[in-house]
Amino acid sequence: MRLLHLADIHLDTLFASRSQRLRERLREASREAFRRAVGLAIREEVDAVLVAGDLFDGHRLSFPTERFLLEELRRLGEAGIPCLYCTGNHDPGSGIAGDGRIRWPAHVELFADGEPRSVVIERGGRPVGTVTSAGHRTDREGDDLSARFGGRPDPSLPAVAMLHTQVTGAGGAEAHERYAPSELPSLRRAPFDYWALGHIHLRQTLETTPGIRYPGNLQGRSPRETGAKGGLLVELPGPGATPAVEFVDLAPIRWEVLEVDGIDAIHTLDGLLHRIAELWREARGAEPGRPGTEWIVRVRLTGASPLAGELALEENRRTLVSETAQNLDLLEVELRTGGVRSTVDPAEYRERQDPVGLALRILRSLEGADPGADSDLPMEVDPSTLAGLVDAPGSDPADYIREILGDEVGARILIDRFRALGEGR
Ligand SMILES: [Mn+2]
Repeated sequence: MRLLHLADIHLDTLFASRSQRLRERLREASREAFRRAVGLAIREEVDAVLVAGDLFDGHRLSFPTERFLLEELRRLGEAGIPCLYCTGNHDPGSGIAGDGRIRWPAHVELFADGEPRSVVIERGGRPVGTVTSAGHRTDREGDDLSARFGGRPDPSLPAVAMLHTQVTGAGGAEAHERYAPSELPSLRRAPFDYWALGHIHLRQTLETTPGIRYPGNLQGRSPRETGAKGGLLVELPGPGATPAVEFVDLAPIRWEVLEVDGIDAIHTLDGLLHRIAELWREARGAEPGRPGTEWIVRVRLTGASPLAGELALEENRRTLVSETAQNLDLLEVELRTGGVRSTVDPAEYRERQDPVGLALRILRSLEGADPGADSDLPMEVDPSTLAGLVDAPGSDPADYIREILGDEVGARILIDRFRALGEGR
């Protein structure tokens, strides 16, 4: 028996915290990944496609996505491939999957409640294996459904079990709720050759014989879900035999985190741009990913940097982000600089009897003043004059001054620039 094992497709996830452009692209990517999975199943002539829960993200299902899903299932049906789908906590039997809204075609076998059933899978009219499954009836299934699965339906055929479950102790389990919890030792002891699991989004092998595996989600959804995403092609040679499993990368968009440390010797933002590009190319040289992959990259800068002050300014950050995205042809770049600390201590410079010390003392005298109200300033400075430093249209001068003064950002920039001058850079 040959299967395609998928899970956690989460169609129509909102991606509410992303921009409109990215939101649409990510939703389309989830659909595209499923379309690719169907294409793979047809090309590989699998005997069934398994969807181990969380096909939908919740109670939302747009009409276009509904039609898309039925069209892809129709393609499977035309190829004579059944789709076995058990519900999870995001798409319980009491919701979209089982409430009658979708008219599931006859070749879709829906497991929408906690009572396990077994289905015989055929190839050319002859039985080649069995699949036993149960689904979540509600979005808070607290029982260990695996305990109800019973015996091997036919001793002469390979037996597969499918379940949306949190296996205790599995990798990445802490990121998921403990729904339909199960224990690895009892899955091992159960009379099945392969457990097709869903729920935890991190692809992993809990056991090879019997096979006990999570394929991970089909398309990553956040910076915590990095790496290639896709489905598992599973070949079951016979009852009691070790299943052969192959991962296939199917996700159009991939999330990655790029760690950029050791930046203490980089003194210009241009130098930093080059360093980011260099590290990205190294990472992709080692692991290029599927051709045509689009990337969303979180760039995380850490360590001491003479650019700490510059990096605190929004306009600099925006430029680093847009230049990196453009130069490296990335779909989206997020910059994280929380781990960057300054190489200078303003206190050391403040008492100096030179222009830098004087400038720092003036800055200090402005701290705590409300730059939005002229009268609160302890000296004759017009905030709009200070704000003339920035020419971002629509920026509020008071906000800019608060940004410069906050956390001694301005002081650090001043010292960093002074030092760069002194060292001839
Ligand atoms: Mn789930």
